[in-house]
Amino acid sequence: MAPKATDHIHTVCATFFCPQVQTGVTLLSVPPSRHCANKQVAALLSWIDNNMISHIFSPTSAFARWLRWSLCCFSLCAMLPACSNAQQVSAQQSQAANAVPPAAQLYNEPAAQDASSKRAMKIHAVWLPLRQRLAADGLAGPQVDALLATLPKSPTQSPMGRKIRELYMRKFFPKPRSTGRASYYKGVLSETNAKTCRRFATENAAIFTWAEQKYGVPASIAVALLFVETRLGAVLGDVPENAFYTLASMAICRRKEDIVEWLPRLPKHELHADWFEATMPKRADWAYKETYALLKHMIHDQVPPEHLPGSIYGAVGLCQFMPSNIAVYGADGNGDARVDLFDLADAVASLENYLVRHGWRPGLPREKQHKVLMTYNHAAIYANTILALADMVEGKPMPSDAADVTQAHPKKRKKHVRQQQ
Ligand SMILES: [Ca+2]
Repeated sequence: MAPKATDHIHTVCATFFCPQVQTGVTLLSVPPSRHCANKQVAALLSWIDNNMISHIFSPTSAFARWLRWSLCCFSLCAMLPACSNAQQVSAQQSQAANAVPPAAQLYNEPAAQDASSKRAMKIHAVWLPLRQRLAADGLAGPQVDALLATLPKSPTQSPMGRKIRELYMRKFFPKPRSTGRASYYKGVLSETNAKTCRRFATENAAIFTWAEQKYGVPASIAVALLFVETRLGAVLGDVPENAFYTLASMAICRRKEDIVEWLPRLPKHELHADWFEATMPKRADWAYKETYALLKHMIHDQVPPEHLPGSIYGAVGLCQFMPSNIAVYGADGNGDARVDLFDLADAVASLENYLVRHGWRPGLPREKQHKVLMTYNHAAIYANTILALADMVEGKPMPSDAADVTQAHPKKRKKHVRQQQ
């Protein structure tokens, strides 16, 4: 701890006004760090003490008076820089006190916990069964309550309704398979996009180079994947709801009555009540597991829900991870001991870590690269597009068969990244 200016003043006054030099010597008999302005004064008075000068000379002698004055001046000289230092420390402490607290403190400060407790009282009734289930699975407390209290009064029916409609139509009204399927996503393979990716990789060369050295995934692959997933971070949310609200809503939509807004879009739904009864709880349970994982991520990595725009089924970040993948494959690329997939360094490190954990190695043959990319999103068109765009980023020409790019934008594809819903 830095010495306080008042300590120096006390030392000087005690040394100067004491009736006898021995009082000053006595002061110096305690550890110098507490009472002395600097080590020189401490050493000098210690020497006086050790050599019994105060016993040899009378306290009222001219030598004693000279010695007191000398010590006073010496201490004052030592005090001035210390005062300056104390002012600097005080200024720094004041600045720190006025600074906006980091997210970690918002989650940990007692005041914030008190606020969390109050917010817990405002959890809307519809979310209480979810809160109870989370608690039964060991996830409870003021932080969880505070996050649950951010959820609106009613769940959104959209994610479960959209998923059920997709499954329902595929089950009861399947479309004939089209011939001549496209090999690449529409609108991705172009020289303009390749140039954009190249520029992005150059502007963030430190991140991509570091990640390539660590994981062995070329920057061209990483930047192409980020472009396909989120247009390099330009398209982070498919829906207005944040990922937490999306997944929590899906987790509590377990019955046909929970998606009444979507039933008119499901022809003859009244004939298939058994199908709804069998299908919806499975999807809700999947969403519950993702909700659980997302809550743990938000608490562990201090990510507030408003910082989590998500895909239609709750994938988050520049690299679009489902929450359950964050704890397993998420990596800290910027060294702040957190995983924030909206941070480029963390997103690049995480996606490359994912690919490596699924078999990516330097020099991997093209067909095996394709296989690894399909673990990220189980669609051949996805892997085709990333590999072709990566080639173009490296300066190779557009594939000759890229003219028939008739598929929808990848952000509108029905099945999203890496994990079955
Ligand atoms: Ca980080």
